[in-house]
Amino acid sequence: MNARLYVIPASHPSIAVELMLEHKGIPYKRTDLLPVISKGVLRAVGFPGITVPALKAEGDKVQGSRQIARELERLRPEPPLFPADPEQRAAVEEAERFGDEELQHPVRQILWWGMKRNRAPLRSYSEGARLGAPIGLLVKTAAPIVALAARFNEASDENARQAVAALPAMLDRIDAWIESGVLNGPRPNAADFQIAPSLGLAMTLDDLRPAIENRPAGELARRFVPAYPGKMPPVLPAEWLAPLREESRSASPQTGD
Ligand SMILES: N[C@@H](CCC(=O)N[C@@H](CS)C(=O)NCC(=O)O)C(=O)O
Repeated sequence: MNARLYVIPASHPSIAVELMLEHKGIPYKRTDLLPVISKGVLRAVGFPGITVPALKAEGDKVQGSRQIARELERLRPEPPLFPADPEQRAAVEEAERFGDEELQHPVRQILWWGMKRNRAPLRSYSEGARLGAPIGLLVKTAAPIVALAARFNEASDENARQAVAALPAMLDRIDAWIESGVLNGPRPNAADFQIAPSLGLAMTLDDLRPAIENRPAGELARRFVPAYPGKMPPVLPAEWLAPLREESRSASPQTGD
């Protein structure tokens, strides 16, 4: 099969699709794009939309991690990305939808908000990427890209604060899906591949990792993305993090009295 995947390095839905391609055993070539610049490149190579992941396979062009999951399932049904049992499939599809529509974007907004405050970590998120110029140079000249990406993703103070506040409930939901076997079961599914990279990206932020790593959601991320690229030192205001600190205390195993 002739497959090429267009990604932005460390983009969580892009990593979701890479995991799916690996699961299916489909060899592929990867084109790494810079955020913002990616939009023009995708249009130039014939995609109708402006977001990664974008896949060209067997002459078809598909964008969107959930749409790509279905295209991969059509092109190579085995091993499947969805359970055969209709009820189980509906549960996996709901978790996958949540991952795409509810979890992905807040994590993206928090990251770009942090990047506006401190661009230095950008380099760690681009480690190993082939972007057509030395990473150091790209990072030095990235201020306009970061500003535009933050604006495009509406990473305002208010939205980023709300995104952090929304995390505890989302983590509880993910843990419940793990508990009921919808996620992190013996057979990886499309929802595992969708959700684990968002958790992995969130865990690259020193501010967020403690609230995730010791709970089932953290285990899910470690299983599927043990070495997520990137590391952002503490950057979020302490008052935004208070609800998450509560969460990490209740999720951690109790020690002492
Ligand atoms: N929900 C979509 C989201 C796609 C999306 O927004 N991708 C981001 C990267 S994570 C993008 O292409 N942003 C354009 C940019 O940063 O310039 C999916 O799962 O495919």
